[in-house]
Formats: sequence, C-alpha cells, structure tokens
Amino acid sequence: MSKTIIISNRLPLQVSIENEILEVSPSVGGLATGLKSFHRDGDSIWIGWSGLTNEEIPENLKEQVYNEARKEACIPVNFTSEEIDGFYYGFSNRSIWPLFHYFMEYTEWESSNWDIYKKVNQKYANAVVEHYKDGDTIWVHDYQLLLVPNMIREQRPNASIGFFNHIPFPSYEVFRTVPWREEILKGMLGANLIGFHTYDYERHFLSSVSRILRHPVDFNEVSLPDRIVKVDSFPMGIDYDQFEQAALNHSHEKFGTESDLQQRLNNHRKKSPGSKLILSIDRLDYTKGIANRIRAFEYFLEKYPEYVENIRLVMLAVPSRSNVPQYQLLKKEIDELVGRINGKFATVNWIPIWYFYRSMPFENLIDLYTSCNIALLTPIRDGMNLVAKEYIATRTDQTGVLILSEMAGSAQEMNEALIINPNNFDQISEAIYQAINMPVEEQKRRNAILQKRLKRYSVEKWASDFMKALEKSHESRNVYKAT
Ligand code: ADQ
Repeated sequence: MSKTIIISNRLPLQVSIENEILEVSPSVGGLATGLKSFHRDGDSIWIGWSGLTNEEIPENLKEQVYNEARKEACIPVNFTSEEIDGFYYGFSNRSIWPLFHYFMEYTEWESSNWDIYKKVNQKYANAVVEHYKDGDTIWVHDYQLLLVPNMIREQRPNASIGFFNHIPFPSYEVFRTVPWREEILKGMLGANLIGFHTYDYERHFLSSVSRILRHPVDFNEVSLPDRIVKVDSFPMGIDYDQFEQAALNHSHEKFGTESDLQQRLNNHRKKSPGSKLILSIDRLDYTKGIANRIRAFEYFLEKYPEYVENIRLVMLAVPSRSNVPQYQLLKKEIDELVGRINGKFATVNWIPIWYFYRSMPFENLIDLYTSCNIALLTPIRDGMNLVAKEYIATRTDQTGVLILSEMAGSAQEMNEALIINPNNFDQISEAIYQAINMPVEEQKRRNAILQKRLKRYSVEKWASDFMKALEKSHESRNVYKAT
C-alpha cells in the first residue's frame, strides 16, 4: 500500500533526556501544529530531527528514542551538534530566515554553513529514499530543506514530490542577493508542485526562477528541459474543530493545580470583570514585531490615560532559537521594554503588561484565547500566522476583536479583522481604541464571517487541496503545452 512521506526539519514530537529518563513532548510551532492532524488521520510517516544531537543521546538510549518516535509513525534522523550548528542555527536561521523575512541587516553568508546545509539536506533526502517505495508521495516542508526535492529527484526520478514553503518568499531584488541562489532554486524545482501561503510569495518565486535560471514561466508553470513544475498558493488553515471544541468544553475554573497564569486570569475575572485583556502570543522572534507591539501599547496608554487600570496586555512568548545572537538581543530588549513600561504606568492595584516567556500546554492556550477580549498580532513579516486563526476559532460566542498586521499572510484572508501597519503606532493605538469600543453586534458580525471562512478552509482542506494538486501535477509532468 502506498503512503505519504512527510519530511520537515523537526518531528512533531520533541525528545528530551533528564537523569537518563526519556521524555517525549509535542513540538511547538506553526508547521507541527498544523500538520499534526493530517499525519494523525492519514497513512503517513514523518521524517525529521528529534531535537537532540548524537552527543546528547547516550548510547543505551538511542534505540529507545527510535522506538518512541516509531510509536507516532515518526522516523528520527540523527545529526551531530556541529551539523545542527551549521545547518539549523547557521544557514537556516542566520541566512535564509532573516533574508526571506526582509531582515537583510541580520543576514550572514558563511560558506562553511552553506556546505553543512547541503550535507544535512542530503542526509534528509537519503532518509526519504531509504523509506520510499514506488507509488509513495513525498511532501517536503519549509526553508530548512530547500535542496531536498532535487536531491530526492536525482535518486528517484519518477517520484511524486511536493514542496511547501511556510515562510514568505522574498521579491527577486532581495532573493538575488543570495550567493547560492541558482542551487537553491534548482533544489526547490526538484518538486512536481511547489506551494506557498499567498499569491505574492508565488509570484516572487516565479519571477526569481525566470530571471535567475531563465526557465520559461507560463502563468504558474515552470518548463524545465524534461518536466513541468507547477507553482501555486495554498493558504494554510487550522484544525478548526479542535480549537472550537476545546473552547466549548473549556471551563475557566476546571483546572487541577492552578498555574500562575490561571491564577491571574481568575483573579482578573473576579476583581475587575469590566476591564479588558489584550492577548499577544508568538515565538520570541524579531519577525513577530513584539517590541513594536509593546511600544504601540505604551503609545496607547499615553494617548488614552483613561484606560490606565482598565486594560492589560497579556504577552506570551515561546523561547525560540536562543543560540542565535539576534534572539538573545531581542529577549533582552523585550525584558527591558516590559520592565520600563510596567515601571512607568503601574499603580498599587495594577500593572499594564503580564509577560510570560515559556511554552504552555494546549489547555492554557485555550484559557488565554477565550479570556482575552482583543488579540493584537503585529508581525513585521509572517508567512501566515496561525495564532490569528486560532483566536477566532475559539471565540464561540463570537465576541472578541482581532487586530492583525497587514504583513502577515493571514491578513489576506481575514479582512474583517482590524488590519494595521505594524510600524504605524498611531494606527495601532486607534485600532486598540476601536476594538475596546466596538459594539458587540459588530464584533459578532465580523467574527461570524471569519469563522465561516476558517471552518471551510481548515488544515484538512489545505492538505487535501495540496495533495490533489500534487497528484495532478505528477500525472501531467511530461505533458508540454503547445506554444
Ligand atoms: P510560526 O512562526 O511558529 O510558524 P504561527 O503560525 O503563529 O508561527 O504558529 C505558532 C504556533 O505555536 C501556533 O499554533 C500556536 O498555538 C503555538 N504556540 C504559540 N505560543 C505558544 C505557547 N506559548 N505554548 C504553546 N504553543 C504555542 C511558521 C511561520 C508562520 C506560519 C506557520 C505555518 O513562521 O508564518 O503560519 O509556520 O505555516
């Protein structure tokens, strides 16, 4: 029986070892959250990294790591810490990630990192080939694996290979600065179908292919000498039913031992039911515009002092890539900003920002989503942003206002939100004011439309649309159009 092979940098599970005891927990992040339901419901295996390097796994636990992963139909690929440094912290997160999000000043080009990136991509490709059988479908994910499609194609010329990029693809003028731009485009073009979240990313990619590689591009098809590659946009959705059901079943009171966050939310509900909560959730990443958000909130409190003691920003940041210097600097900047603003505005009974720097269990996320009247998401650039969609899905009484940056891919499908430019503090502050004062009827009208759309374009639909398009492009791979 044929199967789907999903391949991404990280597995949807994360392995850690504490006192020789193995612990397995779910990975946090958009890709893992989104694809998990596709993997759970389908006939697939998932190949990726477990989160521990060879040096970190004692010899006697190696087999156990493998067996734990196999229980979830996952196959771990093993890497040394040198490989992870060069490939993941190096080329992926100091070169591709900043460049593709237009942070050119953060971009470093180290040829030693590039060499390791190639080597590691080859290892991933080899792992796929090892588990591949004729008739299988291969689905490669994201910017860490840009070379993998062609590395598989070289070994399995007839395989059906899809590639999906979860982050933006930059304009040609930015992409052309990559020293190894030809190799990267050729790597991606090993796929039969290449997917992006939005039409803009798709156009940027096609423009780079046509101008750098000079391949003929006709609408959304690239003609290679021996094949046609299809390029299309597939905006990723969420597991809508899961978030909706979790919100419906959720009770603010129902937890066992109360976490710090729950205690604060419960106290807030009891003591100041009329005051508003603004939610902010992201990985701690400079692309997410967290510092802008805090500054815009400060601007709002200065402009509308009547809301002092009547509003609060609840900010949740998940630790991410803390080995990369820019992330360490960002952490410091956010800590200082939160401290400064809390010091500036706090009163005896109130502090303006609750800041949590940690990952949270699903139940706590739902508590937050359902407790906050406003979600404020201000990325400077974001491929999609699933948090925006998750917030709307949990608003089962249809109240709540989403304020969303126009730089997030999701803004293109969520016009009923209050759309802002993340660099315009005046606009953000006006949007907060508008959100606080928005009549309930208007909130419900906007959210009803958003919910209907998100329910329809769920992650299941996203995956099945991609898979159907892949099947079609694989079938027609050798058919050239008459010109
Ligand atoms: P991310 O940059 O990780 O994803 P996003 O799409 O917002 O961003 O997804 C974050 C996920 O992590 C959400 O599902 C959220 O529920 C979860 N999460 C956030 N904070 C958490 C916390 N403290 N504890 C536990 N879970 C938490 C990348 C791209 C995005 C793109 C996705 C999917 O950068 O632009 O939308 O992939 O393609």
